[in-house]
Amino acid sequence: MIVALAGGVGGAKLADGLYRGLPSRDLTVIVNTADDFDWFGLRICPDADTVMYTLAGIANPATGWGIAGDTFEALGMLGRYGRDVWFQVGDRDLATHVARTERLRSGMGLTDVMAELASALGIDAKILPMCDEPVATEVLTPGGPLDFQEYFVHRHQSDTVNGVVFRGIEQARPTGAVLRALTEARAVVFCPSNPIVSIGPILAVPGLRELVARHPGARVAVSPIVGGRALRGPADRMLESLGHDVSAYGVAALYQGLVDGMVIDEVDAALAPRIEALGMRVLVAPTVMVDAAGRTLLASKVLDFCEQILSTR
Ligand code: FO1
Repeated sequence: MIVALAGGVGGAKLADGLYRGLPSRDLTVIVNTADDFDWFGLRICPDADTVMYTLAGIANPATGWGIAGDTFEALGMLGRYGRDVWFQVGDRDLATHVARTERLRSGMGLTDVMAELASALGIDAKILPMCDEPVATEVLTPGGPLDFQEYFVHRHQSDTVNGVVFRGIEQARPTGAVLRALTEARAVVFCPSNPIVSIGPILAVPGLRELVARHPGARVAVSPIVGGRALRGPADRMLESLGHDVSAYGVAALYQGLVDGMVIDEVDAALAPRIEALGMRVLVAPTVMVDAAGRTLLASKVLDFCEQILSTR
């Protein structure tokens, strides 16, 4: 079984390639839940839903999040009532949040709720929230702290990030399902998600960083930084303002001691010796997944890389 650690859109694409490429579909995706928030009383889990919709084959191809062909009638009506509608929830997407919130209110844990939703959408893989407790990323900016979606969606990631805080992380515990998945995993793949606010919270769940650090399987990360730029989102600006190298090397340095191998894009091939000096192997591959074939190609290269690492132990 393969475990993938993932945030939103970039992570979901590689998870999808792994899902389609693995003959037994023996995949568990551990997703960041520190982007989760309450919206008009409904619990929204953007990264878990992005992974779920992508694996179900119903994600909006234009945005990567939300559902293909969704309409926005309910949101339009909320706007007519004078409510703030900067967070674009489509009508079908809304049903996910209603169904999830109903189950959470009845006392079900998020892990079980996501399993129920994913199974209803016909997904064979496991999509596991990093924990069942609510955790919320707060972005520290010169103007003060911002809730993650306020920073990301409402203010278009325009603020300088001086730090991040994962509120509630001390109370979080790895779930039984996450512990079982990591115990059984032959390999752990860090998807090309933001290392600070997507993979960061997963590793910050008490105990998880240590479990990955001493994991006996192959541990491989795919850089979300290509040619010194994030493929999407604010990872490049965040790395810079937080004092990290804005490159695949900078990402590798953040994962030092946690991964055996780093997958970097062809345009970054020259960084390989510096990354190898961190004590990891490097695979140079086409990491920009422009279509379904690109996802499965990268996934197969990542899996081969994992096997190579395991075979030379
Ligand atoms: N991202 C946006 O940039 N704008 C939106 O209006 C937006 C709505 C949205 C609704 C549901 C959902 O599951 C995700 C949504 N996202 C939206 C994506 C999401 O908030 C971010 O991409 C992640 O939190 C970062 O991984």
